[in-house]
Amino acid sequence: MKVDVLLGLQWGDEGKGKIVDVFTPEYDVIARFQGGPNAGHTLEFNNIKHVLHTIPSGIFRENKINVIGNGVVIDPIVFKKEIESLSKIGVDISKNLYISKKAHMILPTHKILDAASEQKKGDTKIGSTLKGIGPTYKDKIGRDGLRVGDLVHGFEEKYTARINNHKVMLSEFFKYDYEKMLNECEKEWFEGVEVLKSFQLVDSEHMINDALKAGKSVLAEGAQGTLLDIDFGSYPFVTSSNTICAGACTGLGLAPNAIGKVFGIFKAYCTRVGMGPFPTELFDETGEKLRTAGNEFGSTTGRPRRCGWLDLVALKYTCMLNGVTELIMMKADVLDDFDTIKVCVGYEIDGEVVEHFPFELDDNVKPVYVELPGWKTDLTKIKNQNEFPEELNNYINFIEDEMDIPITLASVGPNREQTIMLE
Ligand code: 2SA
Ligand code: MG
Repeated sequence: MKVDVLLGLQWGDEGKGKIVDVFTPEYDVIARFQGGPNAGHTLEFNNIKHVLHTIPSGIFRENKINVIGNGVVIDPIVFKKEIESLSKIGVDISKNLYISKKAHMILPTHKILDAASEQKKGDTKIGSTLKGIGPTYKDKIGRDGLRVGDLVHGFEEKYTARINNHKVMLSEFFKYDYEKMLNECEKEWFEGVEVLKSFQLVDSEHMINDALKAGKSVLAEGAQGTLLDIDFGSYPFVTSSNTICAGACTGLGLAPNAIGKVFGIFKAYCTRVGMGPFPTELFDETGEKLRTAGNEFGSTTGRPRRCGWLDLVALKYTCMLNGVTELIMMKADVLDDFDTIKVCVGYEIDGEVVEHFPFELDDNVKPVYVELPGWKTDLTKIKNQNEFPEELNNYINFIEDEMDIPITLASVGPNREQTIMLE
């Protein structure tokens, strides 16, 4: 058996959580491979909205194994809150959630360092989610991290050493007043650790590879999006992990030839939160219309998302990096009320039109658009592709032709049922 990977092709918030939830009946194991509580995977069913941050989106289906892989960073405080809100709605997580011993933990001071670093950067800040992601991955790569498995291996000593280092950085380098913040969250952090310890801490690379050998199917669930990848995103305005398909190999302990299908999720338009370049961003009422119609506000931080037209230059780049085999188009219904819809098919840079994704996405990059007719139809009630308006089929065909990859699913609303299979 192979591992299928599902990931975002834009700047995150493509709707991965919903599609993982739709796909889970077909898989035995669902695994997260990177990111941490900066993710906000929203699932909606029975008219209730659920947001997951660290826990895989397979958790709502019975008898599925959910794995938090070694590539994920875990904040025990957020983890505990997630567990509590799942218990409240009667989701039994005790038996089907496994956590890699090699996953790194976000310490209370990592979060403070995130805030201190953003403050120090001032105008050049990243616009991070302030969840401690950057500092935690920095310590991981710098070989100073603390892993979940360390909780039962000389934990106190390691914890104190790390925290003391961070305190020195905060007071001497950042000149940041951390005492109050630290006092406020340290107790909660240790309570979270107790919850974390009550779960099954495993060598998840063995678990997943054994599952494959035993004929089980595995879905790897990406977080954020390819344009936020640490290597290929718009650096430095990126997150601190590899969000691309290769991240599933390092974040779960998979060999590259263990990867099967790659589902690439994109929104029918684009959004971005945080700072950094966004060639097709709209600053006018059209952008506002997309934000309102799409309810484009961060599910973790509530920040308004920047909105713009679909960018096929970027999408081709991200499909290439991931080896996407099937495209999934989300939030088509958000475009229901537009007379015409623009799609970026090239970038004009210094008078020349290019179709490759450039090293620097600065103000010199001007999107070149094709304008397609809108469908002016309420898609949210549609149950089948044969009810699609012609203009929507045109929009889908146009993207497929440009990308040379089939779009196999289109989402026309937040609910599980509003997911249409395409022929
Ligand atoms: P970080 O916190 O260090 O990973 O931030 C670095 C950049 O990555 C962006 N980023 C995200 N962009 C979109 N969605 C994300 N998740 C949440 C959501 C965001 C939210 O699902 O809505 O609630 O605001 C996410 N996580 C990180 C971030 O904006 C920085 O540009
Ligand atoms: Mg999200």
